[in-house]
Amino acid sequence: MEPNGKGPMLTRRQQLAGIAGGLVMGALPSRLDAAGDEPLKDLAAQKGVLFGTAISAGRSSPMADPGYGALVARECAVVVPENEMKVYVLGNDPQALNFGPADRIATFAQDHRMKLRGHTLLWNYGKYISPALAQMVEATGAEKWLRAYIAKVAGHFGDRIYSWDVINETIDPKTGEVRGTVFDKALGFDVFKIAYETAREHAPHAQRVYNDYMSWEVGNETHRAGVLRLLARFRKENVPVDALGIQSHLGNDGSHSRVQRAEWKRFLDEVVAMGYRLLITEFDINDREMPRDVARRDAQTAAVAKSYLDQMLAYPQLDQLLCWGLWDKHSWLNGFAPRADGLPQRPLPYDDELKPKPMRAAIADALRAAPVRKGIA
Ligand code: 9MR
Repeated sequence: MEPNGKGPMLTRRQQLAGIAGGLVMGALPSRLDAAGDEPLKDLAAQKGVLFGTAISAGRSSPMADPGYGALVARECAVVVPENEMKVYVLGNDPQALNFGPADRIATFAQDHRMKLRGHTLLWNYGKYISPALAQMVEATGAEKWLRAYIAKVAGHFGDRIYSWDVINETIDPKTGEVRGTVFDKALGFDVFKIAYETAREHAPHAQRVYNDYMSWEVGNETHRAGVLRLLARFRKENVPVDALGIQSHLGNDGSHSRVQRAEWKRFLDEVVAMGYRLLITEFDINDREMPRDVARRDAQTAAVAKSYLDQMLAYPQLDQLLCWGLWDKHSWLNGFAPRADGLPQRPLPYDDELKPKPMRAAIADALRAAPVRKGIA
């Protein structure tokens, strides 16, 4: 129930959207009421910001869990597939791609009148390029393969996608240089021209983003410098890139110190001075270094979230905020960075029972405090 005891705060349209999406209405009340607040998408929209989340098409999908589905529909104006548009799901052969899982997400978005982001046309990171893909790229020729693949994928979704992570994580954080994959070894800097120009040709209405995980944390200096050099070169060589996607997988290393914040500001200032827009694409908070006690842990997570979002939302160029999942239950962090004490991570705004956590309140507060901007919405 709502704190005021009045029951679910669903508008008629939200109820209809739930029914249209095949949701079981009986499952909604306690879960939705728990938010007890204006939907994050509405708070965001009042400031010209699109709020959303990554979702998957698998066992943790909002299509498989009606409660989660209702929550995503209530809170979000945009969704992005966590993995379903990656080459390892779509497949290596541009002439025979498997769009099934991504299409299910696109349909969910459409049924709930949410926008759809695309992630990602080229994850230029050797770890995510399988030997079979590398072989096919070499056999076909890197340029030919890349043009064909991006044409097919961008063309398939067309104007259903308003914003694409065209290239993801091409800078090596240790060296600040382009990583050295089967693509850039063959094509050099042309890999960027080819990818962004082909995306423009086949999805002309979509925003084109460069997405990476450089962050405000100590140890990210080389990564940030490398990304700045790449963005400068995009401008110099007229590569059609509109925005920097800042993934924002944060932790709790004290980086919200004054010095660190000032360095982060310098980075963001340089990015926007080059004319890029900004977006937060994969927000979550790794609580590995935080206390075992849930209340203390959640309070720390919320404090990091508020401090970070306040700084980010101060930029009128930032017009999208996407979390990497809305609830803790299936967060990638439990596999990637498990806690030493074996307790599950709590990196997202809702817990495993779909109850809002202090992080959800922190996001709402940051949105309420943010200045109005003319957003992409
Ligand atoms: O959350 C994603 C996880 O389920 C996948 O196993 C993994 C590899 O595909 O990718 C994760 O998402 C990553 C995103 O695509 C790019 N930025 C970092 C994210 C977390 O690793």
